[in-house]
Amino acid sequence: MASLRELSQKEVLFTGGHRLCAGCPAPIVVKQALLAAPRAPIIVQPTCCLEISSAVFPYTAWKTPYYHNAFENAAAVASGIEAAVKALKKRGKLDAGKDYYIICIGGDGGTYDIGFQALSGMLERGHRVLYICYDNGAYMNTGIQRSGATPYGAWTTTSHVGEAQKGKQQHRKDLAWIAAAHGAYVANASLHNWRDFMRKVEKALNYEGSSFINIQAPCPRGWRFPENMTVEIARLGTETCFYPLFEVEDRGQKWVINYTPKNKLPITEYLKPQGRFAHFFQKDNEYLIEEFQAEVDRRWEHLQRLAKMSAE
Ligand SMILES: Cc1ncc(C[n+]2csc(CCOP(=O)(O)OP(=O)(O)O)c2C)c(N)n1
Repeated sequence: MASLRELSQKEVLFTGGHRLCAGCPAPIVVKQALLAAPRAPIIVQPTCCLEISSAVFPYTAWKTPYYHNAFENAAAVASGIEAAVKALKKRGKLDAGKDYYIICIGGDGGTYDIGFQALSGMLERGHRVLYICYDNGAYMNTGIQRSGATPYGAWTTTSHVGEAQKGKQQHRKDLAWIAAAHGAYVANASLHNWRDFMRKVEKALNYEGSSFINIQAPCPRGWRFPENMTVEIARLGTETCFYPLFEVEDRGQKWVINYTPKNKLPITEYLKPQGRFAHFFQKDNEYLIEEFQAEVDRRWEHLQRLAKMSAE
């Protein structure tokens, strides 16, 4: 991977002047991904905060080819672009020796739920596309509705906290696991560890097939924390093993943990600074913390077992 000095001299293909919120994780993710790309990739986007705030006609923050499409079909459109590049190369209309990189980037609503069918098709057919989900754990752009990625117990505007229920009643969908079952190159990343994420992007772009990277993207508005804590919350997500860093290769057979905390922090360290979990710390609600911690431990132990088995 390029050194920090080399990276600092590279042009960032995502400009300032976009309309994303202060402290928003999306431009951090985008800048890291674009800096890791060997040259300007073709960007494909479903509707999401990032799209709505960076590509408001007639303005754009993208200095790359850019394609906005419907919520449901980003991965299908990206698949079509990849097939078109292949066909044009075959007919001599594009340089056959040149690599064209395609990155599809969407929020968790457009990835875990609404665009899931298109994503599954893309991964199954093995199109050479990198799909990045910036995982802010809810439909933020339309006002913080729960998604398949929203964690257990979290408050959103459609998982209320009151007498009848205490936030979201289900645990989050394990999408990395599902993507890995398709045989794609899969990685979990977090924006506080830019080097790990950029290495994964570079690897994915050079992978002969589909890849999927899920990146933890804490949202100050939706998660209810001050704007200057975005990176710190991401770090806590990884230090508590709620959002571990790992990658899956060899058609789902090889699981590698990229970072193991020296002292795995209790989940309360991650929950406490976030207003969406404020009710966890109220009287008689300790069971929410216990249930959350038990699920984090279960998934982390499962991941460790998979990594151990792969290494044997
Ligand atoms: C089929 C369809 N349903 C709903 C919408 C309205 N909509 C636009 S963006 C959005 C939320 C996107 O959420 P997510 O994908 O998680 O990205 P985020 O906004 O959180 O970055 C919704 C519901 C739409 N554009 N199309």
